[in-house]
Amino acid sequence: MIVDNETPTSRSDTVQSMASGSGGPKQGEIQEVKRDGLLLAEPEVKTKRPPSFKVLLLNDDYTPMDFVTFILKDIFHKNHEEAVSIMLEIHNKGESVCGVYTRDVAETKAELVITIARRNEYPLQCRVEKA
Ligand code: TYC
Repeated sequence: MIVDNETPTSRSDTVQSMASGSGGPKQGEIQEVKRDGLLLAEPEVKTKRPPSFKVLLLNDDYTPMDFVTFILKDIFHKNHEEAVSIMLEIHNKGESVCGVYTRDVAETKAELVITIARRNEYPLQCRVEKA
């Protein structure tokens, strides 16, 4: 006997939304899926991680090393060793990533850095870019 495994009935899938009306299931609704004669329930909408954004600090000739180290500890929650290491990387290479966050958190941290730096009359620069 020849078995055709590629016919739709042998694989799956009768898909029907439990939602009434047209347009298919909405977010959060359960979709009915029939496979091999059994009713399965699978979530229709897959969750997606929000996009990530890097916050970078840039080197300059005037901002004190201790101030940048303080910023890395206070705003980016680095311990002392991490903060010094990132500060030196910025100093030596020109810039470094200080953290990766959702868009709003990244922008808020960048604004905080600039506000605190300007209050203390340092020219420290900060950049947010898509990770
Ligand atoms: N280059 C600065 C100095 O020698 C130190 C510094 C490090 C400045 C990191 C900014 O993001 C920076 N005082």
